Amino acid sequence: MDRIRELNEDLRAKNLGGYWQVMEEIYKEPHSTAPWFWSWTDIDGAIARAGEIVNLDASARRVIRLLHPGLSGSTSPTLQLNIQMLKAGEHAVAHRHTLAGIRFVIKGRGARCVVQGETFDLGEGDLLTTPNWTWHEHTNRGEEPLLWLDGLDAPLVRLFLHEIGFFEPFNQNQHAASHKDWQNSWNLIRPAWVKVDSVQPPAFCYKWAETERLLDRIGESPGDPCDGIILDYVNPVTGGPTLPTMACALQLLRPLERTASHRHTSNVIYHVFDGEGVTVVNGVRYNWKTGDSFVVPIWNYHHHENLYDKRALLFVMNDRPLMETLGFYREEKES
Ligand code: GTQ
Ligand code: FE2
Repeated sequence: MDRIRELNEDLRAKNLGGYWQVMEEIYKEPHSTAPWFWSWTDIDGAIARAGEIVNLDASARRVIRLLHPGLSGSTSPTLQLNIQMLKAGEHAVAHRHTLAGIRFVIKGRGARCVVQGETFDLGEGDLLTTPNWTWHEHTNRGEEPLLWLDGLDAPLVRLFLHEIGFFEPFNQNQHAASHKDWQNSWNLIRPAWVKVDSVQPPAFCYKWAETERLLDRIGESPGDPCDGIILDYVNPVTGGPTLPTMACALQLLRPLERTASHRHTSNVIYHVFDGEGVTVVNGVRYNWKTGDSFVVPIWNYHHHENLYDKRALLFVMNDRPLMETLGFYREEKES
């Protein structure tokens, strides 16, 4: 016994360790970060105050970050959720970085986002991707403040590339809109002599009108065994997840609907786009309503309940593409 202790101390002095020292710390299953919840009252209060106090010269983006108290500066171990406010007439200058992201407009209209030279006009419920290393800038051309969700793979990039990895500001206040619309990547009829820059996958915009149309037609279909009526935002190039590091979805809970409980090895961030309900995570009930956000980290049993007579909509972001790529994905229904 003493000889082992002596050896352990000797190893420690040399920044080494023996496997026998950690045997007891090895768990047979992931024991994950706690779930967490942010109320819209808090977020809305914070963003309103930032709107009064913080201008875009001080902070290239007016963003409130959702910070999990059990993690160092992020919402979940892999993905980050921020709320961004752009007041009427404001312009957020162009830059690019190795963070990939999505915007999902939760309030307002008249957002004009330029990504890699292509112009996208967004309103409530529209989703736009900004794949990694694409130039992007935002303008509010409307009369009211705009609020949108920024979903980013920041914690992941921080892990691999330290902080946000590579970052490049655009020259001064110049606009990055260099394309004519006849050059857009999504045009499938285009001038033969124009070369399409395809270094990065192009940004894509999913319009709310189309999402809504699909929701209206779903009717009584049973949907996914555990997630019920969930719509994937599919990457139009790959046919796979929205981005390589992040999948987005929209989940509908019909009046009084209750989903089956399951757990999986992907982290999920939820934002309540509309309605009211409850999510039960490992037996703990989280009551939510429009604007609230919460995170269900890996391997926590969870299900959702709509207790009311009105539909509820959750905007969902998860890191399943990453887990699947690495061969880590597992899923289990609660028996
Ligand atoms: O809008 O470009 O929430 O670069 C964090 C970093 C938003 C953005 C964020 C960003 C942006
Ligand atoms: Fe950015």
